[in-house]
Amino acid sequence: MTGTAAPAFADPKHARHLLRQMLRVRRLEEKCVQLYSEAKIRGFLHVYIGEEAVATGVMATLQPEDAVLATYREHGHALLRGVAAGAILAEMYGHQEGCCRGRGGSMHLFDAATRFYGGNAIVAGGLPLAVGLALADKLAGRRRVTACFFGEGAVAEGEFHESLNLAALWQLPVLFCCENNLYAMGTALRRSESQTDIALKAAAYEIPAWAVDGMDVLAVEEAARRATDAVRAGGGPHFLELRTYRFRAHSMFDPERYRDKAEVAEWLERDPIDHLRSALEAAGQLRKKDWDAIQREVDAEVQAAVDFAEAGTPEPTDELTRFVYSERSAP
Ligand SMILES: Cc1ncc(C[n+]2csc(CCOP(=O)(O)OP(=O)(O)O)c2C)c(N)n1
Ligand SMILES: [Mg+2]
Repeated sequence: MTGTAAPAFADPKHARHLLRQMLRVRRLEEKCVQLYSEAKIRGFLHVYIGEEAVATGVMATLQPEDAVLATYREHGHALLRGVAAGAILAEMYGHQEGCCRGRGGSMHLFDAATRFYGGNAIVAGGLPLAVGLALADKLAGRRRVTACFFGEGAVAEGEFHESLNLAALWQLPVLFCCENNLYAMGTALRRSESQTDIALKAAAYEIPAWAVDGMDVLAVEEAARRATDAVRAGGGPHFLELRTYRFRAHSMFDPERYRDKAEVAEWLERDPIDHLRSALEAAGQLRKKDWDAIQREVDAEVQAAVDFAEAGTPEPTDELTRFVYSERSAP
């Protein structure tokens, strides 16, 4: 290595960990796409490919006692939160071994043990839930953070404004994470909003808000840590607008006629995984054998998850109405 090497990472081990986390999400979802094409997974499927730096960077700053909510594009969030890849895939297969016994599917992953509150298919539906969870924490005097991920499409919903208003008014411990990938299905942000600077909308509710390069996992983590620390210290809600891009179609049923191939190609150049990997390699902090090992381990995890899901048992339809009412007796 010569003296012209790229800048070194202060904590290369942690940077390699983040790289691995992003790759886990990427490889799991590439497998989902393949399984979907083979009709092993049915229903809707929305992948997060291209946006991995967002959930990875934010999630790295959360504690086990915190809560997380996400949208229907939430496989990566669930995985990073600690839900096993096997339980996620089995859920998509409709198998009992899934995190919701196969009753939720791709859009409704949920896991009480890791305080992962979905998996919300309704655009902006997670925001009022996040505000409720944070209100409960505030009333109980618990120092926990509720991180709520949602797309920029949520900004057009009344729930977004009601939730931000109450969170600010009551100074609730919520971290709002807007995954601004510029499109809500086929509608470009500039075609639906008069003000496209989303952080400004949050600032209008007196919520500290800033925009972050959502393709740079270290930038996301740094911003999220600042925000999470402030929320946990009693600083009220904070808001991050994470500027990102989905590399794939909205869902598996989207012919993608609303955006230019050239635009997609431009964003592909900013792939968050390639970006971090090359920077680490250039700094001499990721050897080929390290990268090979990361890939091998991640591929093995995904393969084990597929085997687990395949070996599962379909949730029987004759029990369909079970759990409509809670089986737990009231305290
Ligand atoms: C209340 C509501 N309206 C409409 C829909 C249909 N719908 C599903 S996804 C989507 C676009 C949401 O885009 P965005 O919030 O930017 O998230 P992204 O898919 O880009 O991650 C819409 C309109 C819905 N699920 N819920
Ligand atoms: Mg969007």
